[in-house]
Amino acid sequence: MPETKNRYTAADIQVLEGLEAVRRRPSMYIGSTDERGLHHLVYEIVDNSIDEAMAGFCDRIDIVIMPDGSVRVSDNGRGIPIDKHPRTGKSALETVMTYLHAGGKFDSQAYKVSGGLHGVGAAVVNALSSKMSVEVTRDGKLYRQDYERGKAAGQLKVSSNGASQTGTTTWFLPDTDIFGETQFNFSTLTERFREMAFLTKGIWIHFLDERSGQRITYYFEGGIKSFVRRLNKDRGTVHEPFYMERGVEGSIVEVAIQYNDSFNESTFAFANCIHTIDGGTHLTGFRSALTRVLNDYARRQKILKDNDPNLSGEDTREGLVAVVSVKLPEPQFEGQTKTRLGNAEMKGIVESALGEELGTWLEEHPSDARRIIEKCLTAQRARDAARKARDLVIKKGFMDDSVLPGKLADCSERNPEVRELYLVEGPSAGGSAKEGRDRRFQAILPLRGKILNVEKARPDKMLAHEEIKAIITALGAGFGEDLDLAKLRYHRVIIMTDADVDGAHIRTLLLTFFFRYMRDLIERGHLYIAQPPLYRVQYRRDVRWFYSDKERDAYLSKLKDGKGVTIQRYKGLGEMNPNQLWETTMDPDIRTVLSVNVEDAMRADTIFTQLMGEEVAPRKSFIQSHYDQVRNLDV
Ligand code: 0RA
Repeated sequence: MPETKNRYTAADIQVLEGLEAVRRRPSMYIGSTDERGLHHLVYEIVDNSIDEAMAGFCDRIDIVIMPDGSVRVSDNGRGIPIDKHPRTGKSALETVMTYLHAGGKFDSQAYKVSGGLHGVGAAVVNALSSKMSVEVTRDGKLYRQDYERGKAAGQLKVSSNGASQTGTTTWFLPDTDIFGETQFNFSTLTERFREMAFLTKGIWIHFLDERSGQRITYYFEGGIKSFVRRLNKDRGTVHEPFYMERGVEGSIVEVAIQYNDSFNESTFAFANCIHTIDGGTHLTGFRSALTRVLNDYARRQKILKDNDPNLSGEDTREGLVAVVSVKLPEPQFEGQTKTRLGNAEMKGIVESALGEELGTWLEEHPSDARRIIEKCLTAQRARDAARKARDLVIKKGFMDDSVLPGKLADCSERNPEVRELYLVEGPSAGGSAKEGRDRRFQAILPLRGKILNVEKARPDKMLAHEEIKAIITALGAGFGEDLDLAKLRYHRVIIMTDADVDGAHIRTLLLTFFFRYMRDLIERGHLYIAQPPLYRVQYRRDVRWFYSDKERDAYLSKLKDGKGVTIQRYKGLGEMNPNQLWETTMDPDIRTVLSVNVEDAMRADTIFTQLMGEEVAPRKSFIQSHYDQVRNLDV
C-alpha cells in the first residue's frame, strides 16, 4: 500500500467548476452516452470505493441494480468527509458531488491513488443522473444529501445512529435525457467487477441484480496471482505462479507470472486498475526484465553455453501468462483510446523491481526455474525450425497462384473485390456447394476432416497441415507477419459449416486460425460466416426455411390446422440439394452472412484460450451452453 497522505482536510480539494459543462458535453467526461457510457457511471462510483480499499480502509463493496434502472453502491470505508470546505463554504461531501475538479476530464485519472479526495467521478455521475443521493456513516452519525441533475436538492441532513461502523452509500438514477440506453447489462458489469476484484487483493465485491435476482460475489485472496491461476485454469502449467509486490517511490508494482504449455502469450497490463490494452512503459519494463533475468539465470547455471545465442524476448514469452499491475500517483494515459501508460519512470521502476524479485525467486526455486528455461529453449529451437520451414514454403510458391490447391473450384471473375471463397465443411456439402453456386464469382474450397487446432501447434506444424495449406494458398495473401492483403484473391471469405455442435467446433478452429495468422483479414472485414437454415417446413405446397426454433414456432403457431405440415430438421449441409443450398444460404439476394469482427481482440483471445484449452471438457461445455449465441458468434 502507498503511504497514505496526512489526514484529509477539506482544503485539499481543488475546485471549482459547475457541472453544467458535464451535461452539455457528457461524452467528454464518460466517453459516450450509449450503453458503454451508461456502464461507465457505475464504474466511476465503484472506483471511488476501490480507491478507498486500496488506501487500506475498506474491504467490502455492495452493488445493487434496482428494477427501476437505478444503482446503489455501498462500501465500508471511512465515509466521504462532511467537514466544511473553505472555498465553497459547503460540506466536503456537497463540494465533491456538485463541483468539478479543474481538468476533470474523461482521461484524467489523476485523482486516483493520489491521496486526494476521489471526487471527480461522483460529480460527473451526479450531473448525468436525474436523481442521486449519498449517505455517509461516520462519527456515529448518518449524513444524507439528495441531488437532482447535479444540483443539491436540499441540505445535508444529519441524524444520530450511534453506529460504530463507517461507510458511504451512493444511489443514482441515470438521466434518460442524456442516455439513449438505460438498461444495464449483467454480464458487462460482472466482467468489470471481477477484474476490479482481481486487481484489489482482499476486496469483497457483492453484486445483486434485483431485476432478475441474479447475484454474484467476487473475492480473490491472491489478487493477480489468482488472476493468472484463473487464466491458466484449463491448461497444463509449468510451475506455481511467481508473485511480487513492491512499493517504489510512491508507486506500487505488482507482477504475477505463470507459464503454461501452450505457445501463446497472454500478458495483461494495468495502471491504477485501468486495463492498458496498448501497453506502455510498465509493460516495456516488464518485458525487458523478463528477458534479461532469464538469460542471466540460464548463463549462470550454464544451461546456455558460451557460444549459444541469447533467448530472444519472443522466446521468453511463449506460453507466458502474466499480469502487471502498477499504481502510481499521476498516471499519464496516451494514445487515441488512452489505453497506453506514458509515464517514462515506470519502465525503470518495473524493470528493476521485477529484475530483483524474479532473480531471487529463480534462485530459490531451481526446479521451476529450470522448467521455465527449458520451455524458452524449446521455443527458441522451434522458432528456428519455423523460420526455415517458412522460407522453404515461400520458396515452394506458397504465394503463387499457379499452384492452387487441386480441390479448389475457382470462379471465373478476375476482380478480387467481387470474388467470394466458401470454406465448406465436408465433401458432400462441398459437392452441393460446387453445383449450387454462381460460378462466376463464387469459389468453393471443400475442407475434409479435422481442422488443425493452431493453438496447439507451431507454425511449422501448421504449414504441414493439408487443409490449412490449402486455405493459405487459395487466398494467396501469405500469413502471419508476411500477410499481404493486397494479394488477397477473394475479398469475401465465407465459412460455411453445419448448424450443429461439430460445425460450431470446426468454425471455431477456423476462426482461431484466422485470428492467429490472418488477423488483419478479420479486421478489414473480409471474413464472414454463412447462415444455413435449421428447418425446412412444408405446409401444403408452401415451402419455407427457418433459421431458429423461434422463427419456426412463430410460423407454426399461425397455421390454423396442423395437417399437411412436414418439418424437416437439417443436420448437415450435405442434406440440402444444390438448389436448396443456393436458395437458402448462398444467393446474395436472400442470404444473410454474419460479418466477423475483432471488436475486442483481447476478449476473443481469452475466449479462444478457453475454447482451445488442452482439456476437452470445458470446451465442450462452453460450446453447448453458448450454442444459441454461437449462431451469432462475433469473435
Ligand atoms: C477522502 C478522505 C476520506 C474518505 C474518502 C476520501 C472516501 C471517499 C469515498 C468515495 C466513496 N467511498 C469513499 N470512502 C472514502 C476520509 C478522511 C478521514 O476520515 O480521515
